[in-house]
Amino acid sequence: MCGIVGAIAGRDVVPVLIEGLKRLEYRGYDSAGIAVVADTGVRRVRRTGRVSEMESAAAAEGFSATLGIGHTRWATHGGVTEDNAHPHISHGELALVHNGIIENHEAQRERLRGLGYAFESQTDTEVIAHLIHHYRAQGADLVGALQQAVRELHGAYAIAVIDKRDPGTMVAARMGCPLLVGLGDGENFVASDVSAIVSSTRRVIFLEEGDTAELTRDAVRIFDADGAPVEREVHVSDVSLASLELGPYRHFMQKEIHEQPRAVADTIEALMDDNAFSAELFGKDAAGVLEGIEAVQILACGTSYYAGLTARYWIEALAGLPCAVDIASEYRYRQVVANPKQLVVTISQSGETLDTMEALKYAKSLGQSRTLSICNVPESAIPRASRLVHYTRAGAEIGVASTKAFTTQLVALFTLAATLAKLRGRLDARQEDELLECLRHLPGSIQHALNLEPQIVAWAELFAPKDHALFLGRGMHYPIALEGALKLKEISYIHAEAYPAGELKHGPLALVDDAMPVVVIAPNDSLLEKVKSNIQEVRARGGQMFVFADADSQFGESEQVNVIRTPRHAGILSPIVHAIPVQLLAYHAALARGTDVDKPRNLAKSVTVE
Ligand code: HGA
Repeated sequence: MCGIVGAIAGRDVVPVLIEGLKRLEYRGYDSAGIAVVADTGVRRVRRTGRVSEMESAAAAEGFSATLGIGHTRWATHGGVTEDNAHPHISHGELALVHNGIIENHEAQRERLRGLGYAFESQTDTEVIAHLIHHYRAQGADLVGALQQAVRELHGAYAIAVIDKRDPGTMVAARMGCPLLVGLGDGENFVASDVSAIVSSTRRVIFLEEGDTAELTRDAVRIFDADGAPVEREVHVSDVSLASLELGPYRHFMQKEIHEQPRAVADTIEALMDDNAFSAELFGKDAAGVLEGIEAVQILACGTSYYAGLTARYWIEALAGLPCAVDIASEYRYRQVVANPKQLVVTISQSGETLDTMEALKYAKSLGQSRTLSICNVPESAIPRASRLVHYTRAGAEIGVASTKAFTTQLVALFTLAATLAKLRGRLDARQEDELLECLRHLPGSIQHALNLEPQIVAWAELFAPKDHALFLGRGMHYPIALEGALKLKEISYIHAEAYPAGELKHGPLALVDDAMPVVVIAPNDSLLEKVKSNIQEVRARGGQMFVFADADSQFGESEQVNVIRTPRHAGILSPIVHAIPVQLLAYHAALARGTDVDKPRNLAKSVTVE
């Protein structure tokens, strides 16, 4: 979604802003802009479309300055137009960029109109620029005017502001949307995501809810929600530049699919070092939090929700605990029956997903204080709002369609299930060794699945001209069918649906004909014979099947039944191995259809709005 970068330095900051915005492109956006304070006053350039188009326009106009802000916008209020793109300017003096949604923007708009302010956009954002300008006109300094203004805003925001009357200052504020300050040498930065400034500095301060900040070249002052000066911890980011670059790959999605053996190995490293499932893997006081839990409630969105659905099978089978899995945006508006002895697990790659964050807040407001976050981004909002955290170590995920974040989430959730089983006395030493052994083999099995790529490319060519596809799975592979259908929809725009294979004859079988490819996930588990029967039902109706069957499952090919043999059955971790071929199928189908794989239309990476 939207991205912010800002810089104050002794050098020209325009290249810093442009590079920062390019690094934020992966989040998904529809327009981009920068504003700088130059000798001639505030200058601004905005364009719909790609950052590179805005960059050419800025170059053509000879932009150069030592203070500036930039933004990639994913429209929420007002269409995708140049007038609605950020930065927004008040009275030719003050420029502002904003991530989030101002819920009381209509009331503020009316009030500001009454004060003589004219509006040039349909955005909710423009009211913030005029409000700060208004308080400056009343005599406040820039940070004071920002503090007065944000007190009147309802909703979520990360904001950066510059003003031509203060050419040595930039101010910023956050509430509900992430924002960090980057500390350089004689220069300082703000950004919504560390990747935007990582080539200038790795020393960062994550602003807390309600914080405001004032940056000059040589100093940073931070104030809490009451306006009192505060010290915040300085972190050194370990995001690597290599993880933000494409290397030999054609797309980030392809790179990230191939990074999965490494990402999974990194995620299980601490577990393998200890050679035991232990509560400490989830935080220092985890034993106390996990002791005596009676149930597990998982909250997540999109791909993370499917990771949760898979985990339910593990948590129930291994730990013997009832497990409910809810879509966060539904849970937060439902009158749920709370259980304080329930462990509430949120799953979010970015740790910023707004619906998941709000569902967590709602769960806590009901007295459910045992909270655990599974997340890929350290220090992000959701882990900070949770008592326990388990970080996946997938590294930066740039492709909008999640791949390595999904498989590492599954590994983290499996680790949770096994740990709960052990704490509840349901895992003896031999069983624990067996599960650890399964995990140890997992990176190798994933690599074997990746080696199927050439065969999957051939299938993808057959999918490319299709309009629809069905995905079938059973048991713990049903969520993998859901994930396969989602991946195909997201990046190739082929309409796809997933069903538990046994459900087919209760309705979706009516859709089956020779134009509808049916993907079947058929591991060599206790449900294999049932899946084979379901395949016969499709075959009898002329359906074309594309079956991913484990090498040891004796699956016969025929005219209508195409089979790719996945590695030997990976036991309880089989869903993780079967996630790989469905990712590759979606990727290559999208490639064959010529879509923008890393930036699928209408989608954004971190969904930070409702
Ligand atoms: N509401 C603002 C910013 C939107 C946003 O943060 N998207 O991720 C707008 O529509 O311009």
